[in-house]
Amino acid sequence: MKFHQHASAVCTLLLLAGMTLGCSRPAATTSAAPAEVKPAVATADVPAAQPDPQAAANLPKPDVNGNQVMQYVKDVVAFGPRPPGSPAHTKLEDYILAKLKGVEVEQDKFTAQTPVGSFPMNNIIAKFPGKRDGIIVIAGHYDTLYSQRKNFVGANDGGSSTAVLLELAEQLRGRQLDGYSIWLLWTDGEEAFVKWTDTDSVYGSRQLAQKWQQDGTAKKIKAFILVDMIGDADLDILKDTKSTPWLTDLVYKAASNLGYQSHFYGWETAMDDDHIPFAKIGVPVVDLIDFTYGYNNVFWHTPQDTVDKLSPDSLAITTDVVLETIRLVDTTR
Ligand code: 1BN
Ligand code: ZN
Repeated sequence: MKFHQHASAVCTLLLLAGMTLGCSRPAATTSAAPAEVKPAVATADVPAAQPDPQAAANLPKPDVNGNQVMQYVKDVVAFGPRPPGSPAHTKLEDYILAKLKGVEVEQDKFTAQTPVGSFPMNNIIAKFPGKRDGIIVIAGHYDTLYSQRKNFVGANDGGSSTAVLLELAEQLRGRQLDGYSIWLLWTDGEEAFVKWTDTDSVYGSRQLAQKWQQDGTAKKIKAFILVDMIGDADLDILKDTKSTPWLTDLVYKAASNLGYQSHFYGWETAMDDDHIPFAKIGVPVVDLIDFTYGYNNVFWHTPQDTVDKLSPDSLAITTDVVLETIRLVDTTR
């Protein structure tokens, strides 16, 4: 039995005993009192109004609807395999851009030289301005594996990250952020074309890290939070030893604040992914990735990476933990 399954069993027992320890997704709270109840003086059992730190920063509450995020995954997967240069990749770019109508968007188009030829690529960045000087980047890749370009739809690997970012865009749309600016980044060309090496992988991130180092953007980035393969119904986000320690700890604090810590850091390993080019230029980074996708990771990079392996709860948990991490960066850095 995995640790978090064991933890949920313990939680169930405690809940049966009448204790609420936040082991499952907490229900949304309501604060409205019945209209006819108007006590003249505060009584001991009426809790005093608490300041709402989420509202103070004008951030969305970490209480997203996982079914909505799952719908984005289904929409994305319906385009079919989405390797760079494919018609489905172009359709997905158009879909993302259509969802971002009314938001400030930058497209970073370039041509990548790969071991199997040159391919057009495009990093898409949605910008939500904040009052503080500094940027928090939330990133995830939207391309799928070139070597599996016939029958690999990447529901988890490519689909889940795209969907979480689309949900964050919807949550942030129209808000006047009091904290740092938030930039959502859909990276292209994360996957290797032949074999993962320093030069055959993370094409979009390498291109953008270089650009942001040259134009001075990199210095303004307070945190770079990467999500990858975070839809697995059995959510088990590993502790990546290549991520920045203080930001890794902050994610765990965010998960703990929401009662989701049993899904985090059950095991640790050193991950290569889109965060590495940014880490190399001194940006604080963290990679949220579940690399136990099926027993022994059997669904990873196979045609079995389909939506039936994902759950709305896992997508919601990751999105909520990202929102809470943003709040903690805003309030502590
Ligand atoms: C994640 C999803 N990755 C690729 N698809 C990154 C990765 C790189 C995973 C090397 C394992 C080894
Ligand atoms: Zn992959």
